Amino acid sequence: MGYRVAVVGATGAVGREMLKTLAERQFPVSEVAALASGRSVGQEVSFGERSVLRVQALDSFDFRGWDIGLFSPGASVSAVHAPRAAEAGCVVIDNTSHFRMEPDVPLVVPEVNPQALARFAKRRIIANPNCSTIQMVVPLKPLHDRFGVRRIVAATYQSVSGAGKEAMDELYAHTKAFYVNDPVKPEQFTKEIAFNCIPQIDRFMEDGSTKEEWKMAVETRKIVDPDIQVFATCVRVPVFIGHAVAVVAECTRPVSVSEARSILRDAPGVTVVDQHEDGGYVTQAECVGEDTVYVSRIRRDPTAENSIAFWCVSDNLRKGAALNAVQIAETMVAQGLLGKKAA
Ligand code: 11C
Repeated sequence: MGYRVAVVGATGAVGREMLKTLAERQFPVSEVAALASGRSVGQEVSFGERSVLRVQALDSFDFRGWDIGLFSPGASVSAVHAPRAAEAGCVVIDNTSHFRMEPDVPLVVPEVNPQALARFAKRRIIANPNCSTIQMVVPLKPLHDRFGVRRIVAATYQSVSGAGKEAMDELYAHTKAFYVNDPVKPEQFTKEIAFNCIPQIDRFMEDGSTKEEWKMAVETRKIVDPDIQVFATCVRVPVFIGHAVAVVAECTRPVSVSEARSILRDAPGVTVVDQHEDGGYVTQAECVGEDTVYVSRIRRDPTAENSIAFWCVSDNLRKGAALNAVQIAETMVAQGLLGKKAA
């Protein structure tokens, strides 16, 4: 017994991680389909250590009889195929930005707002938040519950894998070109990415923010509390996998750093590594392949009343995408929202 799970965008960085995560966490599957469009059809992808799946065409795939669709293609592909899958009876967990802000689509981080899943039935689509939002709200929620967070100033340091496999290839190519003194031509990014930081992720909006910065604000409000103000600056850094976010949170109630540290130590999905000594914190290179959100550098901001600052890092392909999607499916199974098919 188990669920029939279709992974859409199966050849992409997140799609592959979804297949790996399903296998590693022994999600109860009876059958898994790997789907993609265009030239990926016919390719092989791994599911666990022993199985290989041949990629099938998304366009002609019949979702009737499939229980769960884990979607991570482009947003325009999800816009067409996620409703098609949902109408066929499949529950869609969509990693793209397309449905996130629709009022009747739950936007869920299981450690933070699992209760929102109860509202899935109308659309049968659940949205997975943006990776930098996910890793910020996991530690933020327990602090908000205790101290009442009202305003956040955040700066992100986001790896190139957030922009997909071609972007990872571009970091590699630009780095190689740097050493042999070849000219570089940015294609996936607006500027050279090797040995550089680019303060633009996604397109510019009218107010001078980028869409990634806007997402961090509106998604945090939808997931945690509609009254929290967020001001973010999102930066692409020459790191392959793993995002970091430096957060300053102003609260309505007095903050105790030792209490905050102890709250975070007990928080689900959080690992505190915070020694005030050389190297007593976690960096992106150390979080690759890990499921947790590491929190370090917890301290007061002496320039603002009732405020607390921290640094968090997480594997953006796992907790920021594939793992969060699989955890949503696991939570729905635990809440009895997907019927009883687990062994
Ligand atoms: C990045 N956070 O690092 C983006 C990727 O809304 O799901 C994820 C975009 C999204 O480029």
